[in-house]
Amino acid sequence: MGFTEGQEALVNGSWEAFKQNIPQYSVLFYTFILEKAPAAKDMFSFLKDSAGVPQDDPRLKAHAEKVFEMVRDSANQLRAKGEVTLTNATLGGIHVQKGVADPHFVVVKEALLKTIKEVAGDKWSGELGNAWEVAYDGLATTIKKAMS
Ligand code: HEM
Ligand code: ISQ
Repeated sequence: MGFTEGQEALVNGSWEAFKQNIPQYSVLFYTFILEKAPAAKDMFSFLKDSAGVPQDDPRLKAHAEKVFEMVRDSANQLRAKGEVTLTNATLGGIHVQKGVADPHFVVVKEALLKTIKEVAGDKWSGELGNAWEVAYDGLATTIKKAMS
């Protein structure tokens, strides 16, 4: 069975909750990434010159929001047509150029799922986490293809 309407609704609902507090959740997202992969700090132009994760950097917020927005869009695409296509043709090249490799995608996935757990609070469920995971995996597979 493909991505269901219920899964899409779970992702869309927690995306709305994420948007309610982007400053807090984007810092949390980067913090989870750097806990698992400290060296990733130097990959991001807006992280490499600061100690720790900057608490109020508009670039940081915009990038984190973009990633969550794309995973949300991936869920909508999976539900609508069963596959994920990229609208941004430069995305593969950017990630190759920054030195992104397969294990990084796992780190970002785990950080995203931990962030969603915080976002959802007592509304979190295994189904909710799974819906985000499937949407992320669909998007990550598409980006990795564009990288090869
Ligand atoms: C750049 C999305 C995975 C590291 C970008 C950009 C987008 C994007 C849209 C270019 C514009 C922007 O930053 O807003 C995504 C999505 C991912 C993903 C949707 C997973 C589904 C990763 C992974 C890494 C990574 C796994 C490595 C930890 C970077 C870096 C840049 C970048 C270093 C350049 C940022 C800068 O300007 O300094 N990504 N990305 N991305 N991505 Fe990703
Ligand atoms: C991956 N690519 C671009 C931006 C990002 C922001 C936060 C975490 C991962 C990211």
